Amino acid sequence: MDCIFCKIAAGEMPSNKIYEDEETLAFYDVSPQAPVHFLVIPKTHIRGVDEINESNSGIVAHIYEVIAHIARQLDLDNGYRVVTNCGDDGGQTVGHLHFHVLAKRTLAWPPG
Ligand code: DGP
Repeated sequence: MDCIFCKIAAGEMPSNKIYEDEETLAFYDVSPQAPVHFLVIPKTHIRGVDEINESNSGIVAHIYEVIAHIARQLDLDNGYRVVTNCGDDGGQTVGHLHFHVLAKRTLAWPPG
């Protein structure tokens, strides 16, 4: 499968890694939309939120634990936003489930 995030997770493509464990990887986004912008992905290929089901949803809880852990490490005390785009209308461009974490600027709501 030709998936850039699978390649990053496998170490076949470089990334600016922040955190890694057996199930997840976190790395800085190549096109940052905020002073701090990183992605957290499952190492297992899941296309997006539309492929989450009762057999794989445990990874989502774990990813949120990872996000909270990294946020504490990076001192994101003033808050941050977690975003997951899904499908074409959601603006998803990489078909491997990922959670954007944006911080260190005030973010507009609604996002537009
Ligand atoms: P989305 O549009 O929600 O699917 O977000 C995909 C994000 O992935 C986008 O913000 C840019 C980022 N991205 C795409 N390719 C790479 C890459 O090769 N390395 C890194 N670090 N980020 C990437």
